[in-house]
Amino acid sequence: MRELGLARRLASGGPVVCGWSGLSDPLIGEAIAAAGFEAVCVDCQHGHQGLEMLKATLLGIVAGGAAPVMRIPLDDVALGARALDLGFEAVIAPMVNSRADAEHLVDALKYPPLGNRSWGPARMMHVWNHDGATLDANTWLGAANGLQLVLAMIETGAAVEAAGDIAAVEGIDGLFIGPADLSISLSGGTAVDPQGADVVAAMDTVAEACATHGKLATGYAQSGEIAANYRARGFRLIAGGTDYGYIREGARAKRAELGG
Ligand code: 3PY
Ligand code: MG
Repeated sequence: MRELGLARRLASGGPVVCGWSGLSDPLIGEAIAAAGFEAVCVDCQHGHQGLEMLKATLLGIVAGGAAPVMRIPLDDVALGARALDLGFEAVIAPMVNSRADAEHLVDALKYPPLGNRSWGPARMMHVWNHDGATLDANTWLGAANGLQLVLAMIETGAAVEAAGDIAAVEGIDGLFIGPADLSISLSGGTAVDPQGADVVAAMDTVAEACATHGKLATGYAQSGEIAANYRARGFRLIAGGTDYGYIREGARAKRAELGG
């Protein structure tokens, strides 16, 4: 039995550092968790996970001691709702560009009165604790909206302009910057520059929108420099890397160590 702890941990300060898994194997999620990441995001937008493997990877992440997070494919709120039913503690949604996009997410992923999420948490109620007690249906109904987070990705110029409107939507728990897509959007498709000055300026806009509306500022960091920029602005969840990259870099280091 486990507590759902991510929302509380983020509310009490953070930052939580989140690994990233797109390869389709539950032991990879477990290994990332065991390496010290406090959360692991299963990337169903650009990764190779289907529903069956998503289930297994959730178990691997939890076994490794981290909080399970999931990025949904573009416009796939149905998979997001199933991920929440399985026990993911947060869903990250790509390309949320307007208040209407944000309301669509909340409608599918939050129970009334915030949204119209459909009831089906059988697994959740049997394997998760809340305040030390096994969940019953009404406890879960009362707690779920606060314990399972919905994070809206800000990764276009339009989204930065609408950041205040998106953060204002009740049921959106936080904004999550995607610096690569954001740099592509801001440059009109001429550059991928996740460390660029205009992305850093967008961090200020997002931080301010989140502070105004009492939401979590969170984001993806392609580098330590980006992570430091988030930290300096009080971002609570910072994700980074990919499992493919972790393996490649580990393999590169090992190859060099062995010489020849
Ligand atoms: C981006 O930087 O665009 C992302 O989506 C990070 O995963
Ligand atoms: Mg992106």
